[in-house]
Amino acid sequence: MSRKPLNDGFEYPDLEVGEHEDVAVGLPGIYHSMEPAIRQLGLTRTAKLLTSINQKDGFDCMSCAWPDPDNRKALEFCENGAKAVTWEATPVTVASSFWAENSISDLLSKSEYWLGMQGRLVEPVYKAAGSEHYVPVSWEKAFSLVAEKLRGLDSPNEAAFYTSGRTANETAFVYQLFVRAFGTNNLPDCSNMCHESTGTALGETIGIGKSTIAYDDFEHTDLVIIMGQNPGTNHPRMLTALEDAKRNGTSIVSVNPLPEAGLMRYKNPQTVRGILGKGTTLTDQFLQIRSGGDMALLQALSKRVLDAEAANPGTVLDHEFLANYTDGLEELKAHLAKLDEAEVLAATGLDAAEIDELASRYIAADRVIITWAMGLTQQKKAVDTLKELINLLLLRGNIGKPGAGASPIRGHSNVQGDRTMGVWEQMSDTFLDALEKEFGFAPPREHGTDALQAIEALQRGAIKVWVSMGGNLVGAISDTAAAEAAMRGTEMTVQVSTKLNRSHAVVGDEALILPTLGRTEVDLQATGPQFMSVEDSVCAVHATHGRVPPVAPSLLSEISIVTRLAAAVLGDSVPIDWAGFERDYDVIREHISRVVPGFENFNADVRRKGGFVLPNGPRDSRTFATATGKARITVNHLEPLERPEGRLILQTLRSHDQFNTTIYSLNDRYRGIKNGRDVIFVNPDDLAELGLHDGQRVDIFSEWKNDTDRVLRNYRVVSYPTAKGCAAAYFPEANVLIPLASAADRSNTPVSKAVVVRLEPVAR
Ligand SMILES: Nc1nc2c(c(=O)[nH]1)N[C@H]1C(S)=C(S)[C@@H](COP(=O)(O)OP(=O)(O)OC[C@H]3O[C@@H](n4cnc5c(=O)[nH]c(N)nc54)[C@H](O)[C@@H]3O)O[C@H]1N2
Ligand SMILES: Nc1nc2c(c(=O)[nH]1)N[C@H]1C(S)=C(S)[C@@H](COP(=O)(O)OP(=O)(O)OC[C@H]3O[C@@H](n4cnc5c(=O)[nH]c(N)nc54)[C@H](O)[C@@H]3O)O[C@H]1N2
Ligand SMILES: [Mo]
Repeated sequence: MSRKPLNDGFEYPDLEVGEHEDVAVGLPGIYHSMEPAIRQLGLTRTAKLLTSINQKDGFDCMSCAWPDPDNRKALEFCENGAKAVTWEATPVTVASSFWAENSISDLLSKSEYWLGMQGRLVEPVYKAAGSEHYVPVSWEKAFSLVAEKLRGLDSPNEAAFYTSGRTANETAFVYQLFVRAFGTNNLPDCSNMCHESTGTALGETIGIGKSTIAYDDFEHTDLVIIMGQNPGTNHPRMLTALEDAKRNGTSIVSVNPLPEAGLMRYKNPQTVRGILGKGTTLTDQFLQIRSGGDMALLQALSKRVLDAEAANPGTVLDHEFLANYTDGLEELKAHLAKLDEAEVLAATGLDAAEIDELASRYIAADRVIITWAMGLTQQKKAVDTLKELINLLLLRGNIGKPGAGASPIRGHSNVQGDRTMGVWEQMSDTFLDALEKEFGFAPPREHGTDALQAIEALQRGAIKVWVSMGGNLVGAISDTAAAEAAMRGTEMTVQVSTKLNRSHAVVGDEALILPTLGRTEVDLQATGPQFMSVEDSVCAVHATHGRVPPVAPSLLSEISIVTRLAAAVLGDSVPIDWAGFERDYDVIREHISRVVPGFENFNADVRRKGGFVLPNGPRDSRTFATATGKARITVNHLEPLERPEGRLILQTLRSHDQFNTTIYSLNDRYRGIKNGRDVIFVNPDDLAELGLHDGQRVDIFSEWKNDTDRVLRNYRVVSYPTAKGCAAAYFPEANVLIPLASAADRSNTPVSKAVVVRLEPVAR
């Protein structure tokens, strides 16, 4: 039997599984980051690109939303940033003949890896109803096809407009303006699958869904707790900040089911010591928590803090802060008094002594930062978990003082900025009022659909036209089979993209691909070269300038595409000068400065080297824009995740060589995997209990209520030191296992980190 999951005509070498590593970067990192670039791009283009990444006059790296230090190094990028940049800036392009040679079903049989390897998209293509092929068309034809379709809908709500988080602020603003002027709030985005739970929890408790720290706070903190995040792969430059903090005496605690490389030890490639030495041991305490156990852990920590205060009144809580800036303390005390320690230990899989140790570290530290990512947000109880995280910080006044705070680490490089600019299906009336005043039309007020609701609307036939500003929705969202069937039911799909992906093969009756400039490329308009801006994880906004010539002259910028589409669809129905936006992006920024708070002097501020930091009530002045005007300590009911007998809790995560649905290579160096992705990591004790062994091939069945089981076939078992009862496999492949209905309470984010699975050996 062939073990290859990839049926795309490439000859793949056999899967190899070796030892996992506990140390990140160092010399191999430097080598791995430079080699592909030089091979593909040649030395000159490589040098130009790599020395521009994250520099004040260069472009913002698109690989994550980690902030830039003020005193930047000559090379301010990581191995994975170099991969993202070279993936985009490749000179390889998709030839015109490709479309006749490859039908939609040919594309469907290819892997994401193969699709990405075909190179950059350079001309608009159109698939007519009933046809099996895309054909190249002119830009004019492409815009008129979309305009005709959108204008023919019975209601603007029959269209949805998705956004992936690479879109710059200026594009995001113009895009949502077009969508609202067209008449709908159907603006689902990748954030719905990512940090939505963060936005919901922080909005309710501290009045703003964003980080409360500044970059410098890492220099002044006593303790950083990293929960549900793998920075060695997904935010590698964070390791440099942690190493610096460590040298200043900061302790670091990691809470994770996996002992991730980099969190354990780190070799900084920017220093001689990092290249030659053994690296820095980063983590002082590692809590190997069970999937979904964080809410129980956070409650247990708060309870220990309250108990310590009761034992020594006046010495543990920050009474002045609690009295002046918060409400809800007494309710929390009453609630946690009843916390069942046995339930906590079962849910977390930790020893009481480990929780005691972390509680002591927390109480001993004057200034604490907690960072988190997908391990906390993509859980059924994600919102409540994050509200508990805020409770813990509030008890000792760890919000709104230097060196302390809540810090969600964002994914896509401008996902936070896109939200600030209005890409959200439920923007506030204040924002919509400002839009109405500035542009003289009445934006719709009824909330639109998020990503999961949009798939359900597609299933019902309520959404007929799907437009994507970047991304790969059917690859990224849960329940691949259901999502793909829903997307195929549309009348038209339109995707603005840089490279091919699965979503281009899963289309409606009619389909268009509109190729666009990437962030690395010079964006030349009538008034000269334009720049854009982005907002990072700590609310700093700065410019990003394309530095290399576009890979083809036929490409349009995202702004050109949106403005020309808007003009074609809306004509004179709204008093907006779309062409003026395209000519000069300063005009867009002028409008933003009158609509979005914090951007009042946008054009001037963004031209300052390094940009500017947005105002943030909790961080700047302990001002909380909540229902009561105070930070809210909340009571949340623990409902630990059930693991049925003989089943495992599967999390779906990223390998070291992928960016979301983009697969750079089939390796995952830190976890010891080479030439394959069809692996499931399982704890050796669980393997013994299940009667399975390392190297065995299994089918993975996911069980969901009364539904038919979903299955991922023929995966190789890898014996791996994950927490007991837990397993891990890579997304996007594992998305077939996650039911659409499995979503986080209130934030409606797919529960990508906790799928109940049963493993069945493949018969030989
Ligand atoms: N190179 C690279 N960089 C990226 C991306 C990429 O794909 N590649 N993606 C970008 C995007 S969009 C995002 S959102 C971020 C994602 O960044 P991460 O959130 O770091 O990404 P994941 O691979 O999903 O890793 C989740 C981590 O949470 C842990 N975890 C899982 N379940 C639990 C749990 O129940 N409790 C705890 N405490 N931990 C848990 C996992 O073991 C893993 O270490 O990275 C961004 N940066
Ligand atoms: N099971 C599981 N599913 C998950 C996750 C998980 O952890 N587990 N993570 C979720 C998360 S955190 C996220 S953020 C989503 C990601 O969901 P998406 O953002 O939709 O997916 P990406 O894979 O980042 O999108 C990649 C595509 O974007 C296009 N692209 C790249 N650069 C540009 C550009 O500059 N402009 C334009 N217009 N297009 C561009 C390319 O065509 C590329 O193929 O996936 C989610 N899905
Ligand atoms: Mo993300």
